[in-house]
Amino acid sequence: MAIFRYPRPASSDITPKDVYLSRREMLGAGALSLTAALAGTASADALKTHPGPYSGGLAPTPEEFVTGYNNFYEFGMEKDDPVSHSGDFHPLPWTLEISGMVKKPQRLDVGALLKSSDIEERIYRMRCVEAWSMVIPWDGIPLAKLLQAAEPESGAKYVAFESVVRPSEMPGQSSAFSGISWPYVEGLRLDEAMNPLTLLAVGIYGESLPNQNGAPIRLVVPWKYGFKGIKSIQRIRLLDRQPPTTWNRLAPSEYGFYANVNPQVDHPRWSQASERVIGSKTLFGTKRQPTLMFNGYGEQVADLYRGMNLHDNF
Ligand SMILES: Nc1nc2c(c(=O)[nH]1)N[C@H]1C(S)=C(S)[C@@H](COP(=O)(O)O)O[C@H]1N2
Ligand SMILES: [Mo]
Repeated sequence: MAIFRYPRPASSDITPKDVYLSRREMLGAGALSLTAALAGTASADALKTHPGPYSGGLAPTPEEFVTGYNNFYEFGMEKDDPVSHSGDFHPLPWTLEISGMVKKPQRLDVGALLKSSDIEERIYRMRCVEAWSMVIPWDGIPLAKLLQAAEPESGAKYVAFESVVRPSEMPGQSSAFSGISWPYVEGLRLDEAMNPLTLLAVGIYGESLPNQNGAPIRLVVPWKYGFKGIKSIQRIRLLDRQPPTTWNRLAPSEYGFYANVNPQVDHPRWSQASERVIGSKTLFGTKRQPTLMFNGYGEQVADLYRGMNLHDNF
């Protein structure tokens, strides 16, 4: 299969695909099983993607970390569970429903969206609430475009998102271990959802999303902690009130609805002032760097929170 890529900001950190593939095969007996190594790329399709805004000079994390170190509890709780246990998940065909307080409810064929030439590349910082970070080259479409097509009613104030439930393909959903009640759900205020940074991603590195990264379509909100970026979305609903969210339901004192990246508001059990840079190496181990307010996107999003107490609304 031809792999077609538009140029990205030059970076010696990017792992070329062929090197990456052979390295993954060598890794087969170790960190990742061979079937797992194959599962991640078996169904990848090249996308017609073009550079979008806001990517500003960021060097992407090497692909093997982006696709091998994941949180996706539907496939298990360890970082290598999603790549190892998502091989039975078949994302296509897929319909994404946009409903609720809209004038024109939509049923989107995500397979067709994958072939569209509307797909942009956005290279974004990704900061997990667990105090680690990556830089990920996403391919996707601004959420605002799809919401505008659905024509939100004037009373709509929030957007609720729901992941897929398929216990037969998602081993983490048939185990009671995580304590999560499925589906995984997330939410945004409508103005956050309409912000030009907010993306529905269908790919990374110029190819369709691997299962472990949320195939076939997932949310990316780069100024918020990673758990807001709900994967494998089936339903989006516009509402007049704030929807429940998975991590807030599990531990309301630890995970808020807003979950804006904020180095000044610590998690009750750890500091959020700095982060481990996944995929970086120094003589002393993984590099740490200071965490930026709004993950570095303050210029684009600070206005959304003017006058709000960010300690209370964490
Ligand atoms: N459905 C679903 N979405 C999810 C999660 C999950 O467990 N289930 N984990 C979240 C968390 S905690 C993070 S940090 C990001 C990780 O995205 P990545 O694996 O593509 O880097 O996905 C988020 N989206
Ligand atoms: Mo996370």
